[in-house]
Amino acid sequence: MFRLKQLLDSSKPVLSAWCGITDPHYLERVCEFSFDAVVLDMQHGFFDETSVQAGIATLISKGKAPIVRIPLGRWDTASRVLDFGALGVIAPMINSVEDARKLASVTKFVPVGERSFGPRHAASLYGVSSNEYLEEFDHCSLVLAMIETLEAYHKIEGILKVEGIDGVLIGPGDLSISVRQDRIPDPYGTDTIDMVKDIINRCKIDGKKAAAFTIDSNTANRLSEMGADLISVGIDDTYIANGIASHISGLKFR
Ligand code: 3PY
Ligand code: MG
Repeated sequence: MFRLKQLLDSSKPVLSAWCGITDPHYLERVCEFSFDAVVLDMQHGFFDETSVQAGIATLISKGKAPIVRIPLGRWDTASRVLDFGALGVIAPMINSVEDARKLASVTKFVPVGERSFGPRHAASLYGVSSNEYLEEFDHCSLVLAMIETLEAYHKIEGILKVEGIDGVLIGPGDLSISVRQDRIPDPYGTDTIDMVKDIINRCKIDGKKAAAFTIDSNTANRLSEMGADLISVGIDDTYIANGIASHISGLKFR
């Protein structure tokens, strides 16, 4: 029924796409590739409540696990996207144990959290009863706290111990900005790569999932070697740009 946790328990990393463009046809085309999951980005992408609801339904109909990155600090949205059928929630800039506790409280049902009762739409998307959804869902969902500041890195031990936080997602751009105090990011650069390895190792020690974002396959392979459990590769810009480049690079008349 809810495949995401099963996928995460397999020996290979879960592969995810990362989309901010809301067009349904575009999403359907992304689903034709061998991604296990697709992240719909409400923080920096164009998804709003209406389009994210439609996007989640599209992903479920195509057999892809829907994961949503919510906007900064939007705890209400965290619960709503789960009600819309998301299997995973990514919350940006979780910088403290308090932030992590709040995230867990709005995404997990009692006794771990306080997610409000409203399962009917999600249950029907997965073809299960409301009671089955309520009984099973928290064992299958993935609540990821983004570690993307130096502050968060220093608090990671406490963040990982919060019940209901299933793991972390490393934001390599913001992490490098925070560490280097330079607004031009250096994802997975020399100043942060050891921190990335340390974050992944700490997740292993605590039995939590380590997820990471990248735009290129070389870095995705490195993340796999480091032990990341979920790897998101590419964004709309690279999907489109690489597609167009493949069409025009071989032209002889330009
Ligand atoms: C980051 O690199 O900061 C991210 O949030 C990835 O989307
Ligand atoms: Mg970020």
